[in-house]
Amino acid sequence: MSLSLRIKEKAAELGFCKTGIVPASELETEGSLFFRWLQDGFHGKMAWLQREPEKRVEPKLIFPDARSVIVLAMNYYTPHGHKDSPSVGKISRYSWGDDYHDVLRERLRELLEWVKAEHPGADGKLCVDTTPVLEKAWAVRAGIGWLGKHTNVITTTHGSWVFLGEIILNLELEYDTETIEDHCGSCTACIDSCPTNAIIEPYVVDSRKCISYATIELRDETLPAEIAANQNGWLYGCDICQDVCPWNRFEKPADEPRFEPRNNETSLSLEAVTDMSHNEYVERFRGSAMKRTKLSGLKRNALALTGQRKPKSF
Ligand code: B12
Repeated sequence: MSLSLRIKEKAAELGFCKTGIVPASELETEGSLFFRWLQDGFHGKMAWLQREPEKRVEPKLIFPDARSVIVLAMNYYTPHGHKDSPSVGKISRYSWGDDYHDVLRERLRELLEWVKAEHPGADGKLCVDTTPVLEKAWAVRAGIGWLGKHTNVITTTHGSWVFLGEIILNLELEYDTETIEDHCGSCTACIDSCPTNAIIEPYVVDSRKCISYATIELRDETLPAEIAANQNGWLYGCDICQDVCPWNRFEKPADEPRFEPRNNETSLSLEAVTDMSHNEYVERFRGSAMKRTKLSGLKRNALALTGQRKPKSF
């Protein structure tokens, strides 16, 4: 059996639901669309996306010996919902469990170690989210799924509830050549349901209008008025465009128990958040992706939901 096939088998054993392998060539077309997106200012205040943008397009700038990109997807769907009450704020599904960066990185490392043992001289670079890589573009190239109109990668088997990760490897492998055709068709459910009209045209999100961006990435003291007025109960992130997607009826419970909601919580009491001390925050969110917005950001989001848009103090 070829090394490519054995890598895929090992990846499945490690809990990845999809693996695709493609040459580590430059992402020319996707790159020009990415540069245009930046030029249009759709990244808002995520200045880190503008730092060395060419790295996101050329894998050899991240790992000079790059020959192949192994793209992996891991299902994170767990069969729970949100409490529907004005006294709580909803947490987006991706951050219910333990921090996916840790979970995926651990599994990617195991996979790379396995490849190194199988093929002495093999080496690679692990990427999950924070590495400057256009992960969705790689996933599309590798046949993991297609880019939905909401700009998340949708798989035919698990919908869009998958995290992405990559190993940039110094070995030539057998490559996947088949991509998955776009199955969005004439559906516009994600575009029509976004309360802040963040999907400004199919396949293009203006982050400045996105509830996820505002509640996770934006560091401003207050949320923009248009977001606060249409927050729809979201305390951290937002899943509306994915919740309404017909492809997410193919959701299946994740094998990874660490994606189950921590403390059985998919929402948090707004009062508990606004009253939270720094120590309690550190204790409660250790190992959670929700740390990204810091306590000040969580309090800001909770206050916006309670109607007090200007926090008294952080
Ligand atoms: C920055 C970022 C964000 C930003 C910007 C979102 C975005 N649309 O990219 C914000 C903060 C808003 C965000 C939110 C979310 N994110 Co985010 N995010 C990232 C990050 C770090 C970089 C993405 C990036 O480079 N964006 C830049 C733009 C240019 O990329 P793009 O939208 O894909 O642009 C392409 C299309 O516009 C396309 N295009 C343009 N015109 C046209 C026309 C046609 C016809 C076509 C087909 C394509 C096309 O070309 C562009 C370049 O390829 C990645 C991790 C990574 N390193 O890649 C995670 C990542 C994309 N995020 C992820 C997740 C889970 C989310 C949220 C669901 C979290 C949440 N629940 O709140 C939301 C989803 C919101 C949404 N609808 O996009 C996952 C997505 C997994 C998946 N199945 O796709 C990723 C891959 C992290 C991971 N490792 O798993 N995120």
